[in-house]
Amino acid sequence: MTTYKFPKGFWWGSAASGPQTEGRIAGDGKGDSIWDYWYEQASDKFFDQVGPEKTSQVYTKYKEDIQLMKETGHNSFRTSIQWSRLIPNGTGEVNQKAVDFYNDYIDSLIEAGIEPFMNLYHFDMPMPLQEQGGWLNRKTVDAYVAFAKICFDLFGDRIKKWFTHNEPIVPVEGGYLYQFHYPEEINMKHAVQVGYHEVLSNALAVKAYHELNLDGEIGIILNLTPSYPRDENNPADVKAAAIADAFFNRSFLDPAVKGEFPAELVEIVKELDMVPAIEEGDLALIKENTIDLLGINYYQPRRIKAKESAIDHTHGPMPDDYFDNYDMPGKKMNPYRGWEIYEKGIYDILTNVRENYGNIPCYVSENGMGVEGEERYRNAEGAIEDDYRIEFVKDHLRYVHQALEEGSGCLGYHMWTCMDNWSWTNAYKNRYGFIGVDLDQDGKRTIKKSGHWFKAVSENNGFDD
Ligand code: BGP
Repeated sequence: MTTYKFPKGFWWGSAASGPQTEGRIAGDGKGDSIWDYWYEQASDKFFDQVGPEKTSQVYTKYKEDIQLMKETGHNSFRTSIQWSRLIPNGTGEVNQKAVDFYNDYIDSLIEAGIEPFMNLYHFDMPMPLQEQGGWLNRKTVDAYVAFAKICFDLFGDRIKKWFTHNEPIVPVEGGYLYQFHYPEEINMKHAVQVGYHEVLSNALAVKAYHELNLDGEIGIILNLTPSYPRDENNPADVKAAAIADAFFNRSFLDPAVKGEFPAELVEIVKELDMVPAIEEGDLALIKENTIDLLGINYYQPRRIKAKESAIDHTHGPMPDDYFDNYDMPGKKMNPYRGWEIYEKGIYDILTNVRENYGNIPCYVSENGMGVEGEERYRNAEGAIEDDYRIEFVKDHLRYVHQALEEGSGCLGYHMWTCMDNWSWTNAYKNRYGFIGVDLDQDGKRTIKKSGHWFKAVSENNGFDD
């Protein structure tokens, strides 16, 4: 038997987001985000036609939920402030009901001994700003920074861990390359501009936060999907994997931590004549305002081979012109989400951060396994026996532990997610939580076996295996 002990004060908890959990009730003053609008326009794109309105009703059930967080061993928890709740038009008037809600949510967490970590943007552009181009429009950057400052002013006395964005590459991919977020464009030039504005908004929010001297930290949360070449001894595969890494990981990791864009990416964007609109002073600003803390979301690796298939020119240049995805035989899959499970990936990311990014303080901000039809594992007492989730978490924690032993600055492990929540267009298809949510019983919560197991891990600051 081996004992896996984690450093004193390790963060045990989970992550969620405002748009995936809060829901909306009449008179709450929330404005529309792109999700509310898109669902209204095209509800058939959402699994079982479940939209963002109900989600897990955290807006009304948060006090009960916080008790359940305690019962599942949370010492910390991350969610996000919905921009469209706090500032319903994206700019201008602040919704007092939202201020009251977030104040009480935050205070209740602190009272329960759970440190709240707060993120500012989780894919949820207010619709009035999207109508003016969303992240394509530089004015959105100004609006976002104003929103961030309002959040720091309102909640910065109690929130000591802030995050500017969750997975900023996802709105780029989903909205402007691969059509899984609104506005469903396929336009690489736009994708580059959107990504650039997100990077700039991160630096400006970091700057604004540091100027306030609020005695806390600010960072960004990135999904650092490692790129593995099909054959490490094949230079063409290795090159293709490096390009995919530059597009999807280093595009945000390098500017956020080092203040600079990767040279490979800059070269490609120049070659394609897709350099974004950059104003004087921007690059110095990005250089000077780097993050304090890095959140790492890890679900799956990216397997890459040199481009073999014909380039599809239908929509102009695409990142995929430079590589092919490699369907590796024998890989372990989560069949419900269609994602490969490769536990060592978390170790490789932490080692990369240690070796190449100054071992910046970091933590695993999301990791998890979405499973469809978990109802079939419900026992006589009504709890879901999700042994597969316990195995999944253990298998990843062993690698986190190994990285720590080798000197990683990893400070904690947050599961995606606390209680089953709304997975964007997948809605409630795949369940991720430590706590089950029964949609047929008004969102009734029941702790799963993994939730009880996690409490023991948190209390013992580790586990035996
Ligand atoms: C991450 C997001 C989360 C969450 C999770 C699970 O990328 O930060 O918002 O949804 O993935 O993925 P999905 O919900 O698509 O199954």
